[in-house]
Amino acid sequence: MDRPITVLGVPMDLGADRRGVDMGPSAIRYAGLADELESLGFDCVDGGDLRVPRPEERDPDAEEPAGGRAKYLGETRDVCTRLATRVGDVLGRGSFPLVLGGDHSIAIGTVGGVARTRETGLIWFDAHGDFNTPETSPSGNVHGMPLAAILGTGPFAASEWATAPTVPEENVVLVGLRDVDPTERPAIVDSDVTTFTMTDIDHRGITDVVESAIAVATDGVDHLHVSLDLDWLDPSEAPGVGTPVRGGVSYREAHAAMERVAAPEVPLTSMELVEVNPILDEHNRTAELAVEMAASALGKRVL
Ligand code: HAR
Ligand code: MN
Ligand code: MN
Ligand code: MN
Repeated sequence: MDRPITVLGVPMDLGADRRGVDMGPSAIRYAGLADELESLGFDCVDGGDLRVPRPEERDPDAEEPAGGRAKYLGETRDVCTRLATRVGDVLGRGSFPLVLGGDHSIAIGTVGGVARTRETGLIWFDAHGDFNTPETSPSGNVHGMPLAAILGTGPFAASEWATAPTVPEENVVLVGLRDVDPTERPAIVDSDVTTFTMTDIDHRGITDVVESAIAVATDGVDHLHVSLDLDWLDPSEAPGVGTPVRGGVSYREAHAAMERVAAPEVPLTSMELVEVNPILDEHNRTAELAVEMAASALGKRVL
């Protein structure tokens, strides 16, 4: 890739129950992101952090959805609207947006920005389905809802967050699932998204699964967005995440997957790294891993 990269930080933790992911952008930068991208030959511009309110200054239920619960809904809408504009501007300048979270609710903004101008496939590397709605969510945490919001599932159909038709459900793939709420399960099963659980990775191997995921996500579209939730990896490798789930992909599997994404025929045009929680981390190793994931996805090779 010869495009310049623009880094956007989103110090957002309103979508999660545990504080700390708001420090993710700082931790990933501290782990050497810019130097790593420059060493790969990219011209890397840091677009700074978006302004995000602190949970202490707000009432989580100031705005209530029609049914159920979605905490900090108004604040999340505001941040995601501004993020979508920034991402759209970056793409409009011919640059590659690399968005640093923050909790996964920010994907509503990132993908919203990408979807403004182009049809895009989406690969969602995550332990979780992120397919809840305010009605099905067991927690009211919006970081468990972004994929449903992007796809306009259930009560999200009428919301401004629904990106259809520019992110066709048929071009959305979840990889690494192992923690799905019983309440969100029907929506995943009834949708046209493709899912690869950890069981699929056990049976088929990571390379085969990721090749299938890329084929589905890019079928008939010219662009691919990768949304990488660091809890996709096993907590033994990525302890610094808010909602760790045992049984995730290994360090080698994660690199192998990102290296497939970097293949020249894959039209990767945007990426985000989310859910890094430095408070829960061990010596910033999860943030360092996030940098490694970005480097592998952007073409880093041994030789
Ligand atoms: N499914 C649970 C909920 O809706 C937990 C969501 C999880 N956290 C994430 N998302 N990191 O991937 O509350
Ligand atoms: Mn997630
Ligand atoms: Mn997750
Ligand atoms: Mn459909």
